[in-house]
Amino acid sequence: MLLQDILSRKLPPVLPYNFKASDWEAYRQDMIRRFAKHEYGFLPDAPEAVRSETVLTEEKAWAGKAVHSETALSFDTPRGEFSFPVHLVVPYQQQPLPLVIYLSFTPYPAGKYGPIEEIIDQGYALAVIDYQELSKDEDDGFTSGLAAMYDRSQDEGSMWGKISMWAYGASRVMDYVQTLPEIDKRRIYCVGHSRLGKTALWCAVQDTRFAGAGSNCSGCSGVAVTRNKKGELIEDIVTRFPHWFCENYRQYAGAEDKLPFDQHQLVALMAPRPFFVCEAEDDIWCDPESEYMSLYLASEAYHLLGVDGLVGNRDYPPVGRALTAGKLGYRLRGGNHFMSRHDWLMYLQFFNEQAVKK
Ligand code: GTR
Repeated sequence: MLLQDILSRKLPPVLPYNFKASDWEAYRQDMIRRFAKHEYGFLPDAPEAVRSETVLTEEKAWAGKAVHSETALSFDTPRGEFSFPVHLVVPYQQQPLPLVIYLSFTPYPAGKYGPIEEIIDQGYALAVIDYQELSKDEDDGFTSGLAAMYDRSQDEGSMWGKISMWAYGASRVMDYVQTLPEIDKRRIYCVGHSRLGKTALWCAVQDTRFAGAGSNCSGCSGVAVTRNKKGELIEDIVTRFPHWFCENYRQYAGAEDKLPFDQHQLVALMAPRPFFVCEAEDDIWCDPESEYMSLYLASEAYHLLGVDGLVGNRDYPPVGRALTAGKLGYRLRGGNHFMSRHDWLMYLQFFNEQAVKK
């Protein structure tokens, strides 16, 4: 069933013909530049240093189970210092602890998508970034937050859009947590939902300090294969959210076939690291089948590197069956576009299993 669907979409291959594993990293960097140029826009280099100032510490938070702190992170940009807050919740458990850097729609601790207590109960520390502290989620001519700190007057269509800015922020949190002894540096993951699921993937692809990532209901311009997908298409997304992308991406509205890649090739760039996708049955706008196809095809890169990608067959998996045996995992649940507690537990369980297998 899947095979016919794949063939009818005329997708670009994950790997060039006769490709050797020894060329993987060079190819990966090349592909990252291609995705930056045509879709998300190029990120600036990492700053020389990220400074931190803890402005609040709450001992015995979450029923006494964790320390919560708020820290202002700052770094230099072409237009002076930029600063944004990050909230860290570290459970009183044996350290160092694995950490999820969570791109959040809301400030800590509000928000229906972030079940903080369940997360720390699983033995994870959590870093929460309120994404709009990095730059507003608006088509504001790139005048807010981080966007305003860089000159765009020379933009020829490939300067960073907001997804790249949010990804850049998550990497700055990654810089900061490298200094914390309570965190296990080999087990830091990035997770986000929807537009922030797109961001989590793009961030972790570029920043290999992330041991893995989870992308929840990311759909169009996220995990889902773009060519012939159902629901949201490039035209829809660049009309409603032009600011998420670089300007070049707009030329592919209604012209998906001209894209010099497809999203399964982005997922492949995670190889050989673990990557998990949760989707929802009613999330037609995202198109769960096109996400499954993406993982299925991206597995070729994992095989090249000697590990299993998605361990599943050519039929789309039914609701509730979690495919977790390989480094690419997928689970479709009932319900709609949402990041549920159950989704969170799936991500954490998958990351645990993958860490044991290492
Ligand atoms: C939808 C959008 C999707 C998805 C989602 C979100 O309206 O079309 O691409 O990212 O929003 O971020 O909430």
